[in-house]
Amino acid sequence: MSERKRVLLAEPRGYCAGVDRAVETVERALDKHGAPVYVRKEIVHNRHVVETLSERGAIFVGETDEVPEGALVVFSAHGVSPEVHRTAAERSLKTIDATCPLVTKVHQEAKRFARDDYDILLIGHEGHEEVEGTAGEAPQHVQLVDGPDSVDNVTVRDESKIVWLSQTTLSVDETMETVNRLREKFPLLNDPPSDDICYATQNRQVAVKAMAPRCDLVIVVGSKNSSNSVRLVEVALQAGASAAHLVDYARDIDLDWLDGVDTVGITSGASVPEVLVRGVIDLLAEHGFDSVESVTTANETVTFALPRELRPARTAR
Ligand code: 0K2
Ligand code: SF4
Repeated sequence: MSERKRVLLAEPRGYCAGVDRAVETVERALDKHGAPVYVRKEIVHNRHVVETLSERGAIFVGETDEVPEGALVVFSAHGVSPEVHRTAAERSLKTIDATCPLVTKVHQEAKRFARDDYDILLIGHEGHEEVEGTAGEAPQHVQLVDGPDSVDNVTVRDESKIVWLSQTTLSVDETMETVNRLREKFPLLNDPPSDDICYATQNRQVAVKAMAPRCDLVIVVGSKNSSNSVRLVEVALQAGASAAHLVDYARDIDLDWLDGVDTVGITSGASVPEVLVRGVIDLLAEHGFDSVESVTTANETVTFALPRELRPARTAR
């Protein structure tokens, strides 16, 4: 066994406060109401989480029209547009909203700027659920800007009354590139009142950036439809990792990736349970990577209360 083979483990990684809350929301709803509990879209973008909750009796649907009249449906962490709330009410569905409070904050910003008649340039990925939900708050005012190259196509009504907002799970560096391009075109562009890219997305990118230059290979645990996980692969490569791959499970690791590799970095997206990272660490240990060192860049303490419907009733005093 080589003395040099080692694993670096990025910290923070894995579950953020919004994901923890959303997954627990479905678990508690199952405990309280029994199966089935319907969930609109994947509660978070992780295959293992969705499969595990399905086994417990959650039924994942694409739209609320697939939920039987009057049944209980949970809205995912990524948020929904007012239109989704309306259609659910029309079908008399009981709803629990697991939208992350930090996504709700961006919805509030969109509503406020739309009320003040701004043009809102929403930086995000076309077709992503979060962007659909945020844009749905003010469809007449929101224009999607999907990366720096789409800036050329942006036109606005009044160059002195525009603001940019963003999806919460983007690459910080790429978003700044998009904003710089927008500002070159529209010098009076306003910034959001606070960071839209959330603390968890930022912290995971900072940690992988610190780790990547020392790595021959970075393994990011996460699902392919998880925006923040995919961004970690890109950030690792940009920060100097020789190679970086996204895997759902340890079994997805191609052992050829380990050829000639001394240092493997591991991180995971905000929707990834730690048990999956453990699986990767164990597999690497079987192949001689049995020394593990953490690379810590922040200590997270954020937590969010469960949705109102699932909080314990207050006892009268
Ligand atoms: O990174 P994504 O927005 O695709 O979503 P997940 O992988 O589910 O991560 C949790 C973030 C949810 C909302 O911000
Ligand atoms: Fe909330 Fe950020 Fe987690 Fe998304 S990634 S659920 S915005 S804390």
